[in-house]
Amino acid sequence: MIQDKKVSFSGVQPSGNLSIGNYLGAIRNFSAFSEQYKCFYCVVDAHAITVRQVPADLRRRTYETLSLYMACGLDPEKNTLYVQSHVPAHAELAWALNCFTMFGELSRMTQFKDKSAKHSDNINAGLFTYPVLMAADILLYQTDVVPVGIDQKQHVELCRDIATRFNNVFPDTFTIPEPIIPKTGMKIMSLVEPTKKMSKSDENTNAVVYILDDRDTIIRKFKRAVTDSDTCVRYAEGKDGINNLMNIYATFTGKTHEEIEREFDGKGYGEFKLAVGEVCADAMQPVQQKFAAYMSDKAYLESVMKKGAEEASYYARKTLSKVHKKLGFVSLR
Ligand code: ATP
Ligand code: LTN
Repeated sequence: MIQDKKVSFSGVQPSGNLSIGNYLGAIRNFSAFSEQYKCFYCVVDAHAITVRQVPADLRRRTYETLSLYMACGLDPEKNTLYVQSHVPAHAELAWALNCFTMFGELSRMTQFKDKSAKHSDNINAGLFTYPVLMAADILLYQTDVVPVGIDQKQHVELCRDIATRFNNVFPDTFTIPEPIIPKTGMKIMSLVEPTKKMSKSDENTNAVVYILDDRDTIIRKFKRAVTDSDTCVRYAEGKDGINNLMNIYATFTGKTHEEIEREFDGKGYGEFKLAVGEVCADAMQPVQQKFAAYMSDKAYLESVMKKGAEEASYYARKTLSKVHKKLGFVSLR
């Protein structure tokens, strides 16, 4: 609790151009918490360096991710928006939590297995301990809820296990957080390989619809999306491509699968794909306009970062001092 409010925390890596998966699975849902919760939304640049980044790109994407938070409706007056590396307490708490996390637990993380297979030339210790830094992000703010896509559920569960283990040794240190996973949009799949998650760092740009893609590109990508040889729009096992497009359409429009099946009864895949492209492009247009306005004012973005880092540091320091004291570190005052 902070100021009698429950706390919401989430983060997005500035590791690529943000996709509609990031939007539908995470960012779009963040603003729902703004009134009732004390919200911290972080651009997790320290997480992004677990895979190699071009420094200039990482810097630009950090500004872009913050702009997108605001373009998606997060008001910096109502939410603490900040950059992870500006609050060193994240790295400091991560060290302490590393000493409460087991090698076996980290070895079971599916994101680690996927990313180490993908970057087999750079299986670094940071990639392995990535979930511990994520646990530190969450626990520093005594977080109650963590809105994320379903791929992050395992990491939030590990965070709960780490916090519980710490609390068993040192009672009443951390709040145990709950993941909040949206009913629709929890896992948007690749348009080229619909059994794989749509990932902003996918090398095949046709597999991913970016929030900033222009209207024609969005419609073209949906038109080319991999489907099957059936012709009628229905949700069924084995129809991964169509199921994914139906989920995307459902998440943008709020319609159920049955309503979508009725809407496209007797119509072919071509017409359906065009409709999905159009609702997506319509939804992205206002976000893109606001994004462009924020990106043109770097001084404003930096003022938001600075204010966010100051606010976040205040709460983060409180938890970190409590942890250091409990662990037996000498404090100098
Ligand atoms: P990367 O490709 O660099 O691993 P990513 O696209 O998986 O990145 P993250 O920055 O790791 O994105 O995720 C930010 C948020 O977006 C998380 O809450 C994550 O669960 C959510 N998310 C990412 N991809 C999807 C997706 N395809 N569907 C739904 N939610 C998603
Ligand atoms: N691990 C997440 C990004 C992330 C995060 C967090 C999400 C880092 N710290 C804290 C929620 C809470 C990812 O890869 N999508």
